[in-house]
Amino acid sequence: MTADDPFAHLHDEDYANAFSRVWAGADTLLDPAGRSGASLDGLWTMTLDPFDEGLRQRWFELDDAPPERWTVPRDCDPAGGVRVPVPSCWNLLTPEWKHYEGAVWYARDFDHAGPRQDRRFILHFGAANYAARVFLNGRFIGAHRGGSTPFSLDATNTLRGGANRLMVHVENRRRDDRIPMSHFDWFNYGGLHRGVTLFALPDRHIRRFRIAWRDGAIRAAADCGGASPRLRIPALGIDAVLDGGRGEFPAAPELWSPDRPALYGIELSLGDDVCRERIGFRDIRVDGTRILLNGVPIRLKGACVHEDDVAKGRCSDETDIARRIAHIKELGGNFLRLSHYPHDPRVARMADEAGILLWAEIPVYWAIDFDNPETYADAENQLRELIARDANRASVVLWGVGNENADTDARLSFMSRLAATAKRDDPTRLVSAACLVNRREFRIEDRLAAALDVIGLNEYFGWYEPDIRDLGRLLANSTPGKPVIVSETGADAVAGLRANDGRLFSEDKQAAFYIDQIAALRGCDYIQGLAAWLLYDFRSERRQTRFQRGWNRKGLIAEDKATKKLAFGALRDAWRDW
Ligand code: GCB
Repeated sequence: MTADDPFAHLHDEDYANAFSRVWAGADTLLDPAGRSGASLDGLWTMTLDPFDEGLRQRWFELDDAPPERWTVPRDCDPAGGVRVPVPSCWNLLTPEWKHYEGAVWYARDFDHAGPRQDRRFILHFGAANYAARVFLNGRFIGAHRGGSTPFSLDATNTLRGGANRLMVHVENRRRDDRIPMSHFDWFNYGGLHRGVTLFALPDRHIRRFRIAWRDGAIRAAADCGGASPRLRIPALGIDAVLDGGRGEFPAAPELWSPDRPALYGIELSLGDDVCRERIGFRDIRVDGTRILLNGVPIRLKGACVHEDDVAKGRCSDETDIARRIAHIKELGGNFLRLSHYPHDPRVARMADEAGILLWAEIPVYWAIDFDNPETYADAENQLRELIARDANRASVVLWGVGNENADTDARLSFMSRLAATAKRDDPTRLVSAACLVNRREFRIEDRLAAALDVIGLNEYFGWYEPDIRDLGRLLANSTPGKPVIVSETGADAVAGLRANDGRLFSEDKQAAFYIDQIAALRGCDYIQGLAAWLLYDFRSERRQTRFQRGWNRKGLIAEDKATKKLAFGALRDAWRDW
């Protein structure tokens, strides 16, 4: 609103431009790396804003004056919203918000000792779905897009001594130019669904670093503005200064593997900025149609999983993550595909400890706007943020750059560039995607395969494509020349629905499906893994039959995460010796 025309905002359709700059991204991301900050989690207030009034009318500039002191009417009490916990997904906080897709304002006040000459204050957001615009003490400090990756903003010049007000405009509209686009098979939870932290770091600090083992040497690279931090890995006798942030040290660590997930304590310090991590060292590569972990062929057996919870939606906690890992182990598996977006960062940390291999991916899912350069920039940034976040996690062995996208030149170029980016940013992992199949000739056939290390194959023979014999035909007709992982296969079953007549949606049908699948895949020498679709039932509003009612029922376990369906035991037994 301007003083000369208090109604100008009613006609301003460019209102978002001013807040569509200062994009936080992979290059500005701070890796907390064991440093503690001041948590801003807890109770915030939330105000729904379906029309983006708050950006138009600049709600973030309003003060807290009580109504009796207002001189003009207002449409918002900045701190007067409904009290909600952060992290959370708004959809499950009240029944009215369940299907809300739009903007909300989060606000939270906090006290602070104030800026200090030699300190930088970095606000770190675990994730906000989908776009976030951040305002501190009435000033816009930056924006982020991408609903599952972390971002950091420098708050040094905006932070005050005493009371501070942080406001975040979070918006989860489904749009065709986003990653994912408007159509996908999971629930569109909105909100600040991971934690918010304020870090106080020395002016010269470590933004991020990577420590990996390759070809007989520990290689370290730190992003700290050209400074030379000190690296200590006591168990390997390494104590050295990384000249200009880089160093290489011949070493023979015990290598990390699912059987023996060895982790080393490391410390990287620059002045009084100290990062502490536990890192595993391992080598993953492809040799012909085999995948070698530390030089030994390995088969990846496990399941896909969505971040979804009956009560908490996309929010995970350590109990939940530990349960996923325990269920994979009980299934006789060693592998989780984190579908279809970056999961909570604690998943990879806990998988490091437990010896679980991970496929981590970005939501380049179905009909992405592959011709749109802005959409590409968003996808590439999400990929680079994910890589930056999890680069030190031994458990993460595969980056997924897409899932079931239709074959066009634009898609090929978009996804090949993503694959090249993953390889350039991170030569210590394999790149994959759920690829295409030639359904006329029953052959794995995808031009994108040339850009990948491992071909992901989502196949539902015996379910969507009812004849399981077609899987045998497809496998026999294909000569992929690379390892193939069945990145999805599954069938729906309603927990408790039993029928011995092959009826769809029965537990018996789902169990038989997995027995047939393993029998068909067993003899194929290039299939190096299988991720069952999937561990738990999850919300998906696309699914509305009497059996589904808003849920995808392909879980081996029901949505309570306790009730195992028959297929759980059937799969465990069928692939025991595979
Ligand atoms: C797929 C998709 C996955 C769906 C699944 C299904 O191929 O990749 O996201 O949820 O099928 O259940 O149909």
